[in-house]
Amino acid sequence: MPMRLIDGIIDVWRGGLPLARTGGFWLPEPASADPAADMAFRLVLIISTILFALVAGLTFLFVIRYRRRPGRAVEKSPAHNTLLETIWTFVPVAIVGVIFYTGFDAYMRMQTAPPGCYDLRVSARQWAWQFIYPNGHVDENLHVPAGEPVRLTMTSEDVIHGLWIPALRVKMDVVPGRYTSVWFQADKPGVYDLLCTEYCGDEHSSMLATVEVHERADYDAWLKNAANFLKTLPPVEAGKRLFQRRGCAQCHSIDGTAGIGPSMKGIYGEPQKMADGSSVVADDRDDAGFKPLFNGKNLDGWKTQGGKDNTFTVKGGEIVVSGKPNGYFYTDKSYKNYVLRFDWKFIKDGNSGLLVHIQLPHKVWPKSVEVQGQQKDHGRIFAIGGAKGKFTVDKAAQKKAIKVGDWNTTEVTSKNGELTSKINGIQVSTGKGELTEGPFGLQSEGTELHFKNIRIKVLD
Ligand code: HEC
Ligand SMILES: [Cu+2]
Repeated sequence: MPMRLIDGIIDVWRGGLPLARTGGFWLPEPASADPAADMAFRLVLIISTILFALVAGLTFLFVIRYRRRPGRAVEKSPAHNTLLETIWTFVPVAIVGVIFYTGFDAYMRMQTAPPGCYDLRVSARQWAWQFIYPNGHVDENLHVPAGEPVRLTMTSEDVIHGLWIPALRVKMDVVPGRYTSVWFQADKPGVYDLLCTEYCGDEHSSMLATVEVHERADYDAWLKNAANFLKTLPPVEAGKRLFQRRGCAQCHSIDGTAGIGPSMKGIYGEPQKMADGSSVVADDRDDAGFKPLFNGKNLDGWKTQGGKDNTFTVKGGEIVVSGKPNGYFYTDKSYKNYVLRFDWKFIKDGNSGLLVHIQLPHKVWPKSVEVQGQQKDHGRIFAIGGAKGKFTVDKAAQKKAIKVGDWNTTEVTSKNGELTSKINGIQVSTGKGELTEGPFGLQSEGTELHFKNIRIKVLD
């Protein structure tokens, strides 16, 4: 144990701890031309060192020189010495005055941000930093332009944290429900450490970030590119970055390890139970820009074309189609380029389907593109077909994607005659067809089908 303690101390001395990555025993090289605090720090350090040496040295000397020795009587010490007392009063007052002036001057410079600062926002939370840039980009590291004053306006989402950038001589508490701010000017491009200095829970010691100082032109390029990473990187890379940047990785692992939150391993594409008992497939579905096509109450906005015994009923927010054969309901408007999404389920396997761009009257429907499930030749497979189209259907993928007796989400994207369809996030078909603008419809041919959440995003 004592050996480990000594090792630890040596480690800190050598700069072995993350805290001392760029520092060691001494303050790290300053990254700014005029670190206001350094002068004050050095002055205090020098004066303290001299005084310490003086006091300790004289103590040591006097202990030896004036030690009690046999045959020597104790001399009387003087009660008063005006000159000595004047010196030991005014010299320390002068020293303290100089320290005060230097410190106060540095403090005022640190407190008062110059006009025209480049403003960034900082949000701290257990246990990650988020730096928010003027264009809305959020990053887990701080990037700043060199040679310009930068001001950070900071707040915390949970407990008190402390922002510390040793190389920039900046340290400030980050407090929930309040804004604090610091400013600095980094003159030397490079990479510096940023730490949390307020004990904030389990992972406090890993609440680290870097400060990257770029030349202005590089900075602008970095910011533009960083803000665009969702568009420029492949989705897997971009997602990984987003997960890191938003601090999700602090609580969620991707390899199954239990953390503060559940691991993300294996949940993609799988249904997840909600608090109200319903379940939702965890996928990349984003309903922004979608309009409902079905109001959940009646078939307003739809037309029906019944087969002999077809019924279309609306019950509990669902459209239930049953009977046989060849019953359709279709939109009363036509669409050309769009993304269509809807949830559906089979109660029993059967012959039923979705028609996209149906050509009315129904006779010419082979011109249409179809997603269907047929008892005979497809089993429970929903295929995209259509006599004149060239569609590639991945039947194995469909078989894997579709669940009987449970809700499925189908997404059909139609753009300039090209069609892609996905079921439960799995791509099942692609192709080109002779598509013209037209309504689309949903069809039942003999099995009970339920539809809900029918929604559309019209593309330009
Ligand atoms: C401070 C810790 C923490 C952070 C940071 C965090 N989460 Fe969570 N997350 C949790 C906890 C705890 C749960 C479980 C909540 C529950 O079951 O009620 C959870 C649940 C989830 C779930 C549901 C998982 C499931 O299997 O049902 C998702 C999805 C999720 N978080 C995504 C994210 C994303 C994305 C981020 C980053 C933007 C994030 N979380 C950041 C703690 C965190
Ligand atoms: Cu912290």
